[in-house]
Amino acid sequence: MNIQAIREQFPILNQEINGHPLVYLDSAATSQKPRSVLDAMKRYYELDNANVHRGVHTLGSRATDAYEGAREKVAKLLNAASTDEIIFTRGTTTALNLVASSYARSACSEGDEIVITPMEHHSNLIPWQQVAKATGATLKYIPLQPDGTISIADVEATITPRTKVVSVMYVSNVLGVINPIREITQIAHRNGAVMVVDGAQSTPHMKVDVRDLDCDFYALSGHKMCGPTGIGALYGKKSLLSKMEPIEFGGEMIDHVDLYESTWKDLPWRFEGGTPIIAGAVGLGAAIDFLQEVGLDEIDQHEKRLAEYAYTRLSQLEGLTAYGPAHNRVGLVTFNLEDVHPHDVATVLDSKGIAVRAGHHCCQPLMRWLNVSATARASFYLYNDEADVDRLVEGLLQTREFFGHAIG
Ligand code: 7TS
Repeated sequence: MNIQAIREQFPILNQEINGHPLVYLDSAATSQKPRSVLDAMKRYYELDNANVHRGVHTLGSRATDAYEGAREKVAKLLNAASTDEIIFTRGTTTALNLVASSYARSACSEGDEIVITPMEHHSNLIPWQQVAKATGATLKYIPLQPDGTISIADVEATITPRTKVVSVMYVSNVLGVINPIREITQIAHRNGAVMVVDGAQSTPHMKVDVRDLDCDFYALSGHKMCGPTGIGALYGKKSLLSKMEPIEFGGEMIDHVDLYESTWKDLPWRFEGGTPIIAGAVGLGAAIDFLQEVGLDEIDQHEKRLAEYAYTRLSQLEGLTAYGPAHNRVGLVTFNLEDVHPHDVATVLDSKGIAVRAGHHCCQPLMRWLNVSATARASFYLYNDEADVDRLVEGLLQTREFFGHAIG
């Protein structure tokens, strides 16, 4: 991978922040967008814009082709069996809420179990809390190992024949761990439960094959994978989606409407009430083309190397604690500097042009498990390289010095 050539395709990276060349290390929050994505959206609005699935006119059919073409790209990216299995949503949060509200609320009742983990992002935790409250089901957690990984023995011990839904993140946005989704899915299925995967942090960084994983639902966000904000997708097995009720009603999703009764369109449109996020889907389609041109296996390998380098260099810093396992991690490192609040770390780094995130990363239960209130996080993508990690290390040394002097 030629990182310099890739970087040049991201106009935003070519600027100075606070007098320093920007080092963007916050891609787990949202990735930057290449010129091809920006151009595709601009071209769509300049040449093809119309509403979809209704116009007899030429622009209407161009817009429909662009929107449905993007669905095909998502289906191919995930190796879904059909475009009927891809529902466009606003992002991962909306996709997971759709499964919780439409599937789980009717599948669960008193005495049933929903199984998740303490490392989940709030958007894969609160929807299940709400389902448990509404149905009387019990929310259960697969415990974590001391390094933040999940053991299969614990999965076996937590999932039971009463479990109706298991929902786990593929990749943690805090610990960087890659969870054994295929094995967890097998255990869920053996017990008659459906398997939901939060793919917000996996889809941007590695090849995903939903049929190989055999999961029942898979959620993703476009904005974390070089696409625009406001678009994401839910993959669901057709056998399940076809039995689910829509949760949003109105235009676009209906077949026949009478004064007192209505019927729904076929899959996937019955879950897409209202004018859809057309330009967003076009942007996501362009992002998928971009990622596949670079190569998802290449991106995966590049980031794993970078993560290993970053984890090793950061761990060597005196007074720095890095969280999560040392190996088999994706391109992010979450850490704390002794005696310096992570918000202060992020502020000093920003003054050097380095963007990292500080806070609880929408994972408050995981913060409690780590016994911290917040952390700093540097997250990498295909446009980062070792020099960015070196700038981060240099920035952290300056942070320590600054606060050492300030305190001392
Ligand atoms: N699941 C995971 C694992 C995530 O990392 C995020 C966002 C979401 C779900 C929610 O995605 P959304 O697109 O619907 O908002 N994670 C982060 C983060 O780590 N920092 O900012 C957002």
